[in-house]
Amino acid sequence: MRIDVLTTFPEMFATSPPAALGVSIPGRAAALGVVNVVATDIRAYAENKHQKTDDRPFGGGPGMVMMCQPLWDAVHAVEAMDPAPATRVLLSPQGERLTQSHVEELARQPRLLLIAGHYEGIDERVIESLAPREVSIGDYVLSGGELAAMVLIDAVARLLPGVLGDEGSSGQDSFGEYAVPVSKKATETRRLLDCPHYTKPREWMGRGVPEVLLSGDHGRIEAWRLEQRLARTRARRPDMLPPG
Ligand code: 9D3
Repeated sequence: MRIDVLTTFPEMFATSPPAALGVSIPGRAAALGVVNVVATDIRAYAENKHQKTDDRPFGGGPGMVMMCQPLWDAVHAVEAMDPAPATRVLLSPQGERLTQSHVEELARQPRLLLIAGHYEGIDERVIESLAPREVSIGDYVLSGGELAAMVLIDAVARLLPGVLGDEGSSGQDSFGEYAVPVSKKATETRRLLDCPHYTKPREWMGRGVPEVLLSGDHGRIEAWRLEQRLARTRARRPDMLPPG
């Protein structure tokens, strides 16, 4: 999967160690060639002589606004670099909250084009004309969309075929997943929080390990783990469970 990123900080998207996208699972995805992250500087498409990408907001106020022309031209230039159609995603505090269902859908696309920025906002006319999907990673204020884009790339990369070993640790086929209807047509896959984990030594600072995990009884162990997942989800994330 080719993932283009339009940004004024392309150096943030390096895919060799020690960069965030160059190590661990996204690093392996890049090294395998399963994902190809191509970061492009929006500034390179600014037609004004100072390569300016932003200007002061009409109506006044703080901060700068990304101009239409550099972003519009950058999107079309980058899209023309590869014949695969790109799903456009704008990282924005106004976007729909990113969920694992969105990540799974994005991982099925042939190509992604992510737009990230460090500015107060983007001229609304270019957003309307590009009609990207708008995605937020949560209700807190970041300095820009780049780290949000990296979160999205990490979450997508680990789902691409061949990236994880067949340890099944992507949770795709683990127990404790169920579909809830969210509309007449769509269902959403709900997950449970994880159970506690333990490894050697069997006793550490006076603390033991739950006896069931040492029993060798795989039926009892799986039942205990499911019970722990349900109890933790009920206590910590009741919003993830059906009401009642
Ligand atoms: C304090 C400035 N805000 C005024 C209401 C607007 C604002 C503009 C740009 C706030 C943050 C940003 C930069 N953030 C993103 O581009 C961003 C983001 C985020 O801040 N939180 C969660 N997800 C995302 S996706 C992109």
